Amino acid sequence: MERTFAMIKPDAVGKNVAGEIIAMIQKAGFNVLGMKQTTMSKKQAEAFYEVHAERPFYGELTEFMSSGPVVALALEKDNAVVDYRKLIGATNPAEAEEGTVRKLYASSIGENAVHGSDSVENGQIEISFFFSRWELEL
Ligand code: DAT
Ligand code: MG
Repeated sequence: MERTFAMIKPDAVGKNVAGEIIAMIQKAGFNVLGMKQTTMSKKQAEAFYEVHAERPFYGELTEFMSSGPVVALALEKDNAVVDYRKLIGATNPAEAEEGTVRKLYASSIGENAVHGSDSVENGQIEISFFFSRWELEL
């Protein structure tokens, strides 16, 4: 079994569709190992997205990600990283396939409803950003 990290972003939590998105994740066969709603500080959002620090949208991104509650999820499934990226669709909802989470719930490339890890290694780093070993019963 492989793990990945998912997050429901402030736009989707604010629209009260977190439950619908979690249902899509579970129906797609992911096991929820850990789940928590929390609000990131600007500093926490900056640390989480540190790889994007040099990108022009870093300020906007970290402002948005700290603007309200998020739901963080540690997920497990065979091929979890790739399968979750397929489920959420392209970063830009205008390019996301029909039936994907971002096609259904994202409003723009910046406010795009969900986060997903891009590799197994980053998934582990991101899970440990939000969840302790204790919480995940390791
Ligand atoms: P993804 O979230 O699909 O992995 P990414 O890692 O390239 O996409 O970017 C991280 C987040 O940054 C993305 O979910 C939304 C924001 N973002 C990316 N490109 C952007 C852009 N051109 N303008 C504004 N925000 C952007
Ligand atoms: Mg990414």
